[in-house]
Amino acid sequence: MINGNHFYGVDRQPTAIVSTVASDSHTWNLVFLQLLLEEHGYSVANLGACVPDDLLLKECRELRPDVVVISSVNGHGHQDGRRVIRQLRDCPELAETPIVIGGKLGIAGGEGVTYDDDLRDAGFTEVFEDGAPSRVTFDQFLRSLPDRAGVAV
Ligand code: B12
Repeated sequence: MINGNHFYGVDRQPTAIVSTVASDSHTWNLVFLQLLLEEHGYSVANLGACVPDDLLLKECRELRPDVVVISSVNGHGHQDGRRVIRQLRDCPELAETPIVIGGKLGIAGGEGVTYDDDLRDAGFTEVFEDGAPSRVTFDQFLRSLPDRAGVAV
């Protein structure tokens, strides 16, 4: 019987893809997110720096992760993110996957110009922009995912 993470009585470890976008060469943000997700019980595939759109797409289609966490800090994340989320959402198998983006998405530090509404309209489930208010914390978001509500960290 399939019951959330329990498949014939065996716990299934949830999976996450951590990635940045094609223009972004920063990596410690990705390491930080990988460790955080591992603390939340995820098995993480960290795709590293400067991930081309088609590679991210391929990995998401093959791995079918429970969540995709995209991070960008170089200031171009709002542009790269808008482009890549359209491609991800265009895949029927990724249409409902929780996909979030966060970090330093522009160059305004989250003040004045923010990208939350814009990027959610484009297809992201949630947006976590440094310095800007978000609807939920990242921790609350993770706990809201199917079968994750009761997971202690
Ligand atoms: C180290 C560094 C580099 C190194 C990166 C080496 C490496 N292997 O990662 C190098 C020298 C390569 C580099 C290059 C550049 N960098 Co740089 N870099 C930094 C620096 C000093 C530290 C970044 C870091 O490692 N932080 C540690 C990690 C753990 O934290 P973090 O990145 O801040 O991420 C946190 C949050 O953003 C958040 N977060 C991030 N993503 C997500 C996602 C989600 C879902 C959530 C919930 C949270 C979240 O959580 C993280 C932990 O708190 C920052 C300045 C700074 N002090 O932050 C500039 C900085 C990020 N760089 C900057 C810039 C402009 C560049 C360059 C364009 C410079 C240039 N002209 O060449 C290039 C970009 C190259 C490219 N193609 O991307 C700017 C970005 C400006 C902006 N966005 O407003 C910064 C902010 C410096 C500045 N103040 O101007 N950089």
